[in-house]
Amino acid sequence: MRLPVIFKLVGLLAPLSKAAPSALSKRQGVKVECDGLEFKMDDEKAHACWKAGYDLKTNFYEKVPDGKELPKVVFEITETEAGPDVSVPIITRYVGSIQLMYSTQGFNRPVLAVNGKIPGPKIEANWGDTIGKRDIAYILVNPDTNSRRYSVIEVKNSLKRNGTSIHFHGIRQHGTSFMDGTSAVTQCPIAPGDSIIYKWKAEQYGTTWYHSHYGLQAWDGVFGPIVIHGPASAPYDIDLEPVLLSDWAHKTSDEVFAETFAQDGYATIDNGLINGKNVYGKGGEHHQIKFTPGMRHRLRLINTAIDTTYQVSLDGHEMKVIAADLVPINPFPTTFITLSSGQRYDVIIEGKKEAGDFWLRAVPDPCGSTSISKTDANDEPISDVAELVKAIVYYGEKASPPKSSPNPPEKMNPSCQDMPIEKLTPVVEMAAGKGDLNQDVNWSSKNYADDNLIYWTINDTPFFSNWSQPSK
Ligand SMILES: [Cu+2]
Repeated sequence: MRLPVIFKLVGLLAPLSKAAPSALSKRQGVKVECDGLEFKMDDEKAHACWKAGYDLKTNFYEKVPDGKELPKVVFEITETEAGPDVSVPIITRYVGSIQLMYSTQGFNRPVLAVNGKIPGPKIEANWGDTIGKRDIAYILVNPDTNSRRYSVIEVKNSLKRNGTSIHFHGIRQHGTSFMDGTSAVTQCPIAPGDSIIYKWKAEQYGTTWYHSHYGLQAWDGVFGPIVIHGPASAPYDIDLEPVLLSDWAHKTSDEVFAETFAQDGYATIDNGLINGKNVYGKGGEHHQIKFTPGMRHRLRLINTAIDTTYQVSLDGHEMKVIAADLVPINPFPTTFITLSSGQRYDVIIEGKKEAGDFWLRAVPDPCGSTSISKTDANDEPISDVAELVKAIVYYGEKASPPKSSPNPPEKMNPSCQDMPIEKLTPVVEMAAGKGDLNQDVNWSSKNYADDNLIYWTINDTPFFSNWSQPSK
């Protein structure tokens, strides 16, 4: 799907996203070119095309189309508060004027949000586009670029006490490594009250996410999806909104971190969320995803959790995996897919012929270090982990509580292994090449006696970040 609206920012630019017709989410009828031939997106071969000279077989490490320069957007990072579990998308931006849809049951907690939303606004572009729009702050970062046509995302830190930064997960940042958004590595944190301008070109395509790269802010709510449209390794009809999986504590991440120090072992995370929603006790609601009978749906799955590995499946449906992280792969079928923290998979799910309601399940790791607490709507224990973190996929006019059962358990992956490596074959195969330097390093962990912390070390040295002296 190519966007005629050059940049759609859900939420922040409400009039723009409202103006975008729903047909935008369908690939049919969109004309694409492949080596000078014109296809319609409903042609069976058209999914692999993009524009003359650029298609699924293009090695995007070597060449990238010239896309558009997208208008400037502002991400404002704010402190606010939200209750179970979590309904954050409806809270207003400022503490003191918070609207909560459900009874709070004592679980209101401080959260951090991008433009008042968790997950934050979607960054959406076409392959080759440049994200954002340049202004004076960018000139300070890169004085040798003097075209006025560059683009930016401006991140404004409206936190009272803490720095922040926004990292664009998995983006190559070819020639723009200082736009990576990693505090203490490529930049100093953005001080309270300050702003920074990020600008980069979408040289890859597919699904990824952005998040704060300062302390544990990402898991207090500073994260959101990135969708870069491009060719695909299998045809589909409907491009659904990204599905972000997270784990969610009823305390702040810093409180959970402090608890982890104080005890022997990891803290419990209270719940898991799908696009910022789940039920907890008698509060909350399930996220809903509308399917159309007989259509092929592209689902963009992103695991944004601090620690939880999720195994995702849709009751009664099979999926076809078409991309791993930002790499198109040769499609393979499966009934479940395992995502560890930070991983993304794009899958296509063929809709059934007739209407119905089905659970999309994100089964929290049976093998990870945190555990999601297990209670149902009556605060009774839930023994079946497949019932904990769910969303509703519905075909009709509106969703009803599904009565569907999980896919056969023998097809699940009890040990949280990654998807089988032999199935993850990229469409464009590349040899890694020979390195110039061979060196053995000793990678391990060390428990220093003075602070109860486990440090991960390389050659016995942990990494200590220095915020005021990022590496260059
Ligand atoms: Cu990341």
